[in-house]
Amino acid sequence: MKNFLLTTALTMSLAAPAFAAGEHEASHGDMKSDEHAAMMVGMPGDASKVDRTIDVTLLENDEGQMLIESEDLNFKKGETIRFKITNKGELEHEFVLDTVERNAEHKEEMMEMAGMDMKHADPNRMILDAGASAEVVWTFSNDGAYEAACLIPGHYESGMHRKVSVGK
Ligand SMILES: [Cu+2]
Repeated sequence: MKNFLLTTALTMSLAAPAFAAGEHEASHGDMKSDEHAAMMVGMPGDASKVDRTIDVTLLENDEGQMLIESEDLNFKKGETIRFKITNKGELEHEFVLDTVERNAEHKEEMMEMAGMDMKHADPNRMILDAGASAEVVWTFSNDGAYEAACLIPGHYESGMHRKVSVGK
């Protein structure tokens, strides 16, 4: 199994979740006033105004697929969702919310940068080591068709993308 050699190194990092910032209020203060702060897909939400919680599992299966498992990702404009994300796989994964177009662009960038450390944290992007969990509170401020994905090279093609629809 190709993933076997990676498992040992990843297991060693389990004690320190790669991304815990989303779990406390301080992360809101880290928002930069760049293009990422307010996006079509929405913006970081107020943890005291969560409408619903959605559990998300990131994993690989025995058939060689990589998956983002959750209930259907159908929301209403203005809804604030707490995503509780757990990486149950043996590899690092991420959970990105964005438009299909921007995910495609970002995926290309990730391919070009393969091998470099791309762990910059955008507010719409959670990176999770194997075994790690994280939360993101997100407000969907615009209706439309969006996407949840993992853009680590090869993962999207292996199945790590889900439709997100935000109704009016
Ligand atoms: Cu992945």
